[in-house]
Amino acid sequence: MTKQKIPNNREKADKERTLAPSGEPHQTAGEGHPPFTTNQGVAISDNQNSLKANARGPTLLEDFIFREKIMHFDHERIPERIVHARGTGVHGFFELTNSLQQYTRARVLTEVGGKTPVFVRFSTVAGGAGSVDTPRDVRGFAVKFYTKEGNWDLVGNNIPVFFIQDAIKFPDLIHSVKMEPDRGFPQSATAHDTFWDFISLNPESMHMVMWIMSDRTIPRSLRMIEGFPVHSFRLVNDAGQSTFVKFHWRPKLGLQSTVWDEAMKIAGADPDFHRRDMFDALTAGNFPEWEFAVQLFTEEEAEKFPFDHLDATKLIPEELIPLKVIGRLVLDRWPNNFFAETEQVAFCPANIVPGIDFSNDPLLQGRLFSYLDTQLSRLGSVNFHQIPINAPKCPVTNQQRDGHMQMTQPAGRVAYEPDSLSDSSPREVPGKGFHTFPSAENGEKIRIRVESFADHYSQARQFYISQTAYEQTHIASALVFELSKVETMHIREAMVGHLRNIDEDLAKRVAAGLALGKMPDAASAAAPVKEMDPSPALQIIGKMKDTLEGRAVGILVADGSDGAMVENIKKAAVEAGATVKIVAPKVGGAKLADGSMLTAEGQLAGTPSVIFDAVAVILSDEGAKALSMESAALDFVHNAFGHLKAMAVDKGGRELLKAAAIEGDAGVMDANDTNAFISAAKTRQWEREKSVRMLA
Ligand code: HDE
Repeated sequence: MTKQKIPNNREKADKERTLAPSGEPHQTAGEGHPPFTTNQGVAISDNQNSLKANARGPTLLEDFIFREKIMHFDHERIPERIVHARGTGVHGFFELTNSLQQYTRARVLTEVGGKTPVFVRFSTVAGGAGSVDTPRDVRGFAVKFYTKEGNWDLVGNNIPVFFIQDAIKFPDLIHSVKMEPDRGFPQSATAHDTFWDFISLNPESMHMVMWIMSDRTIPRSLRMIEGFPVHSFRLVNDAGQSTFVKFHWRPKLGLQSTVWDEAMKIAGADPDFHRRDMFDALTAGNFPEWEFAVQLFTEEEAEKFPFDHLDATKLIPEELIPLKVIGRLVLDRWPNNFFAETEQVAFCPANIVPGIDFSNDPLLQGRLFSYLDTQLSRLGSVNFHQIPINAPKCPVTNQQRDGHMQMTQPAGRVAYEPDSLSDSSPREVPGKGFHTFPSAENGEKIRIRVESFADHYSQARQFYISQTAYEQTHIASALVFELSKVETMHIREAMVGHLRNIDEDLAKRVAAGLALGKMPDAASAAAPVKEMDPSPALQIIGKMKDTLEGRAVGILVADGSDGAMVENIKKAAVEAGATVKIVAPKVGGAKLADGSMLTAEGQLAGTPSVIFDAVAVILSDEGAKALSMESAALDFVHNAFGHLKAMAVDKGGRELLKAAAIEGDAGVMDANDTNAFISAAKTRQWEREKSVRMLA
């Protein structure tokens, strides 16, 4: 802000410096307030005006206060992550409930009842740091355990398999999904030519394609996603025996997704939908929780699997190796500072502790290099492990020294090992220290894809046939949506050719949805497609919880609404665990039928129904009449109905529905019947879908 008055003497200038344009004094270092200082600790008398040659003259180079401030500001951004740039981080703890002592010496997995602090970062993959929260995309689920024996990172996704089998293909995969390099779009979307071109030329991606085209990639909330570190790891016990393990996170709130049209509209209504949802939940004390489970299997068992567990495009069906729950993860603290923690956190799958080891999965092996390497360009120093969010909570004692931004000041003359000059220098710990599992490796050095990785379609088919009919329809429709955005005909055809190896009916539905004149030939398969039993654990609808906990209900009111009815619905929804927001044309509230004011939490124009799981519309005759002219109100009910949500309406509410040409169905109930509304609100009205949308 510029000053209106020009000071013409010293006294006046001093006065001006401590007065804001409004005439109010700026905050000074009074009681409780520390002085405002430069980064050198020098107290600043004026943070509003740069130093000028005269009142209307040029700014002087000697203004070290201005230069320091602007220099720092100019460098505030660091390179964003190449993938997973958009993220939401939360602190919490992991509590072990069942010891894995028999399998591992890792204390974090053997000391029952112990609480290990964790930092978790959820993310999308394709978009930049400022992209929206709800694209169709994989969600990252990265957990840093600050264990007593060092940091252990489980850097997973919400999908248990991956696109590619070998890390050398990762840069190509990511280049194909990111913005096309000549045009700089689309941001954060798989629905474009280069992505599907790459995919159609990589049959190994087909299993992952089924997952990303399912509603797993359009979650309702980060609190309602599963997490999978994907690869097999090893657990190693005190006797040096190894057992393979796959880790799983299962949300206590169950799984829930949005519908695609809704996800797209949420992107407009609230680009920060998932971040805000997590923030709101944490600040309200609703701490999200996950079960931590393992699938344990021996090398001999693995040899009998009809797939290779080292292939990251395969999962181990729960029916084959059941999940054993061993602990829980609770997220209970929002970071103090987004940049310092969520942005600067540096995960690395190579961060393991004694008792845990890697498998030979070639994707994992490549990741072990990549993450450490990327942190150097992202955080700019080899000392990034000293940043508080990355620093282990156990002592770090070694002879590594110096480097950019060194924060420690090791004393003494010894900076090497072994040494005989110091009584207190760190020493190797042969017994307790990390030992690599001595797996026997032999054979020729070679670049080859092993035969046991050749089956690209059997598990893709298993995933598809395991879904409910609704979910199958969503997969087919998502494929039609995505491939319709692909301009190149041969890519569309090639994809349908792959689908024929997965399920003929799916291929037909997609071909019809694209209006392909002729059915393309099936892609040639490197290995015959095996018929596998359906695995219901792969569904989302089957894993939805019959609860309103973690969900949100919106009540649309206007002047003249029936307050008692609003209160009834609100009470029932809150008792069932939901959060409730009153939505009105004006945020100050609505004047109810009894003359009282009901404050709104959301203004209608900025609070569309897409951000709720169920809605109630309580309107007087006049209110209904007024809102029938308001497109935001018509959209409110139109979208709630179209997104398969339960709706409670009174007489006025029904009028608004009529104006929006909604006839209603079993999911639209009388506002007096709160029980029916609450029970319908716990799910989506799947049966309605065929009446509101043309699906593949
Ligand atoms: Fe990553 N991945 N990734 N990835 N990944 C990164 O590391 C990489 C893969 C995952 O919230 C990067 O710090 C390679 C699978 C998550 O900070 C980078 C390969 C899985 C996050 C990188 C993979 C993941 C990353 C970018 C193929 C699920 C975000 C910034 C071999 C199991 C972590 C960074 C966070 C981030 C490389 C494949 C999960 C470039 C080379 C499979 C959740 O190092």
